[in-house]
Amino acid sequence: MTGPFSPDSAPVRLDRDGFCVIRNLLPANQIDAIDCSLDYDFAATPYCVGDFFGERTKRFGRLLTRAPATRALVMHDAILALAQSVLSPNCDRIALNLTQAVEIHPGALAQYPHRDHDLWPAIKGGHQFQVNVMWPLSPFTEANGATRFWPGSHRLTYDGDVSESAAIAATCEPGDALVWLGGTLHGAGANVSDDLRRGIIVSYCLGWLKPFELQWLVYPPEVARHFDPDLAALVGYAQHRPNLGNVEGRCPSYLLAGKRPDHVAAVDALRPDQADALRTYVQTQRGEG
Ligand SMILES: O=C(O)CCC(=O)C(=O)O
Ligand SMILES: [Fe+2]
Repeated sequence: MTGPFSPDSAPVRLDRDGFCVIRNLLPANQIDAIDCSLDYDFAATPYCVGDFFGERTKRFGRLLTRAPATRALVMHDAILALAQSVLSPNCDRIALNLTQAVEIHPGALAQYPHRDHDLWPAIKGGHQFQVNVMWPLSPFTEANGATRFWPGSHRLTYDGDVSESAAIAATCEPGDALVWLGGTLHGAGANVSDDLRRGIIVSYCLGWLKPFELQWLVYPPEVARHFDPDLAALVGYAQHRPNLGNVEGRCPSYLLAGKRPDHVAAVDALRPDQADALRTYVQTQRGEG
């Protein structure tokens, strides 16, 4: 990722370090409004269970329903373009992997340093699987548990320092976006302050992967039919050519139209290069070649 980008641009920093903070992508008051709209959900949600999520933290998903204004985060033009630039070379379309609100309470321990792409037990190294974005809802400081990163750890050949002292806390403010690759070693910091640290994670992945949060279950057709078509496609109401992610051999977007016929023809969804190759094969058999 060089060429058209300046050395301090987000794509260059993401490629070099495995993470970057992009400042002032949205007005702070827009983020504050989303933050306030989640107060009830944070209060009503019990603490997480388990050593990965962390016992002094709260998390919940399904944010596009709980706080529809999060659409502006999920569909942010610059973020989508960045995610696509990383992922599109290795998929037909990208997909929404999860939305998750995270609240780190005072006393929370540092999260286990991890690579998010280890969700998928595939051989890694050829390309990235995932691009994640943290939208801070409160200022992220070293004291309240700002996400920590090991710069360069997204590289296959990384054999650098993975000690605690090599981590960098990505301090940032509401309105900023903290972006990292699925291959980057990271984790929430310990919250040694008296304040809550709140944020929203929006994660994008290669469109052929099983998402962390099953998007088409959290946004069933009766919900997704109220989304714009591009958002509906991102949450799974679109096939990944060739023919992956269908319902009855059809693009699942037909479920959004309301009627659901019992019998429909299965229709190929092929990339143009695949359609051309198959047409040639069929025409040869018909003697049309
Ligand atoms: O809350 C954070 O700072 C990071 C959370 C995280 O990395 C995760 O849950 O996978
Ligand atoms: Fe993570």
